Amino acid sequence: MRQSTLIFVMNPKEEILLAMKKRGFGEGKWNGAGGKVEAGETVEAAAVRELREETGIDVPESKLESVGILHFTFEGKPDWNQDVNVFFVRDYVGPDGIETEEMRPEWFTLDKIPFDDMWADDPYWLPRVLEGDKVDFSFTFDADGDLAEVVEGYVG
Ligand code: 6OG
Repeated sequence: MRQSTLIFVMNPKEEILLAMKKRGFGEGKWNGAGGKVEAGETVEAAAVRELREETGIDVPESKLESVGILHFTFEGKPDWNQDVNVFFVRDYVGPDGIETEEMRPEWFTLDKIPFDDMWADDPYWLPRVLEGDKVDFSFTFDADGDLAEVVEGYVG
């Protein structure tokens, strides 16, 4: 299964950095930064690289906190199937994200997370992670692109 990463940065004011995806997969949606793990790369190295490439924010791997795994099946687009390794970077202090070709980052307070303009799975797991849980979910999107099945896995 293809491995990818998804990184959410939080600042000491408890705001979360989301980025508007400007092109490609997930275009028009707010999401964390992230993308494919390349051959020969660790998941953590990929997370640091994607965050830097997409938002200009550079953090050391030691700042990454693994908060869960999401398994996605797209019945109409098997090429998109992926396991997404989710990380939080807490208490980030440093330059704000910059707009890149791929993403436009913006800070949101936790009561203003724009779930209506995010992936349909996000309301299932992101609030749980924000409460401090680790998550393991499997999501199936049907051929019309609608979220059809949600299965919560065990987190030890
Ligand atoms: P590229 O393949 O464009 O990276 N991703 C998802 N994120 C959320 N919140 N929900 C989903 O539900 C997602 N499916 C994929 C993983 C794709 C980026 O999008 C994330 C990567 O960060 C379907 O390089």
